[in-house]
Amino acid sequence: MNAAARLVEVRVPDMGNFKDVAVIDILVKPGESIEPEAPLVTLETEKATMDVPSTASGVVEKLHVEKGGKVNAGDLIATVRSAGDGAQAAAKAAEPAAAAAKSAPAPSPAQPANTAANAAPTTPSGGAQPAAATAAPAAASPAPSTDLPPINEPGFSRAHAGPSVRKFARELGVDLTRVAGHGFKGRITHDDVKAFVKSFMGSGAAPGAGARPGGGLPVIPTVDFAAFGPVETQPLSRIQRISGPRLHASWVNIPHVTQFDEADITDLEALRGKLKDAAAERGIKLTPLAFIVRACVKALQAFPLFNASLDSTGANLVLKKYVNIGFAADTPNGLMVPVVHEADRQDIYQIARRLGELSEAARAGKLAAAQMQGGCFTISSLGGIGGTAFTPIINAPEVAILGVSRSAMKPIYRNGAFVPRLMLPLSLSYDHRVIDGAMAARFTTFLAKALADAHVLAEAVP
Ligand code: CAO
Repeated sequence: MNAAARLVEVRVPDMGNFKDVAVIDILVKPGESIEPEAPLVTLETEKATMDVPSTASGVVEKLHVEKGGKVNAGDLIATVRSAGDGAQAAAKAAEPAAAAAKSAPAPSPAQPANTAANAAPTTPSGGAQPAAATAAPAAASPAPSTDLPPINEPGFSRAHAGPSVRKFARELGVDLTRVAGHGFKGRITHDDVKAFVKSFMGSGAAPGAGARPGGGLPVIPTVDFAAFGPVETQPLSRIQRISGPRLHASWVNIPHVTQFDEADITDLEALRGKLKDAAAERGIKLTPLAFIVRACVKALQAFPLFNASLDSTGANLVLKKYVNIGFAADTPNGLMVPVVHEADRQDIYQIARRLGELSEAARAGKLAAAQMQGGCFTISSLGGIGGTAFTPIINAPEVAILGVSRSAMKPIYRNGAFVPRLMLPLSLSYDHRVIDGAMAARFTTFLAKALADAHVLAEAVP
C-alpha cells in the first residue's frame, strides 16, 4: 500500500493451501464509497465461499480482478482512495481477515451455545485432566447475557453482510454465521439480524431443528430400560464424569476427520528385538510405543501445524516451540493422559523409561496434575490389546491425535512379488479447521516412513 498517495491496496488474504481461487462475484464498482470491512469480492474454493473485505474506508479507485478470474493469496484486488484512516490502520485491519481465512478455509461449525463444557478443559479420546490442566478454550469469549451462542470469529469475518449490519450484530452479540441472509444474493440485512434475535428470544432456543431450550443439542429420548427386563444401575467413575463432558466438548466443537495409514515396522520390530533385553537389564521396557513417540516427534517437527492450537478467538494459531507428547493410559480408574515432556530431547530409551514411569503412576492413581499438563499431541495406542483401526477423539485444544492399533503380518506386493511385512495401523484424527486432508496424508506418510527407518529412530538425540 502507498501511504503517501493515501491509496490503500487490498489484497487476497492467506487462504491456506488454496490456489487459483475463483472470483465469483464483484460487489463494488469504481467510484463507490465504502467503509472498512465492506465486502469487495466473493471468492470460492472447493470448500467455501468468502468475501474479501476492504481494509479501509474511502472510494474504490480501481478494481484489479474480474468476475470469473482466478486469484491467489497476495494478489491485488482493489485500490481504495482512503478517506483518512491511514495506511497503518488499514494494515492492522488486514491482519484478522488474513488470519481468519488462513485458520478456517472450510466453513467452521458454529460453537455450541452452552459454554459449560467449553469452560472446562477438554481431554482426549483418552482421559481426564484436572481442572487446572489447560486453559479453557472458550473462557475468553463469554456469552452475552441473553445466552446467545458465542460468536464464531472466523465465520463472522466471512459472513455475507455489510459493515453496518456487522456493527449491529456485534452490538447485539449475534453470531452472523447463524443468521440466514434474505438480502440481495443472500446478503444478511438488519432485518435478518432482528429476526434472528426475535426467534431466539421467543423460543428460548437457538434456531435449528431439534434444538432444546437453552440453545443446545437435540436431546436423546429417555427410555425406561426396566420395562424390557432386569437392569442394574452403576454410577460412572469419577474420571468418566470428568472426561465425559470434555470428550463431548471436543466432539461437538471440532470437525474431526480421521486419516488411516499403515507403517511397515518389520525392521523396527527386528531392531527392538535386539535391543529390548539389554534395555530390560537397565530397567527399561522397550515397547513399540517409545519408537512411535520418537517418530511423532520427528513428524511434529516436520509439520509444525500439528503442534499448534487455535486460540480462544478461533482466529489465530498458537504454534508451540516445545514438543510434549501425551499418551492414553488404560488404568483401573479409567483413562488418563500422562504427558512425556520435552519428548524432542529424549532418545527412545529415555522415552521408554518415562512411558513406563508415567503408566505406572497412572495405574496407581498417583499422577500429579503437572504430569498431565502441557501436552501438544496425543497418542492412543491400543496395539497391546487389538483392533485394526479406530477414530480417536482429539484432545482439545490440541489439533490432532494418533491412534495406533495392533500390528499384523501382511503380504505386501513389492518388486513383483508378495513379501511378508509387519504392518502397523495408524489412525490420525485431526481438526479440519486447522489441517486439511492433503496435509494429514503427508503427515501419516512421513510418520510411516519414519517408523520404517528404525535405525534413525534409535539414534541418539542431538
Ligand atoms: N502391535 C502389536 N503389539 C503391540 C503393539 C502394537 N501396536 N503395541 C504394543 N504391543 C505389545 C507390546 O510389545 C507388549 O508386548 P511384549 O510384552 O511382548 O513386548 C504388549 O503389547 C503390551 O504392551 P504395553 O501395553 O505394556 O505397552 P505399550 O507401551 O504398548 O503401551 C500404554 C503402554 C500405557 C499405552 C498401554 O498400556 C495402554 O494403556 N493402552 C491403552 C490405551 C487406550 O486405552 N487408548 C484408548 C483411548 S480412546 O478411548
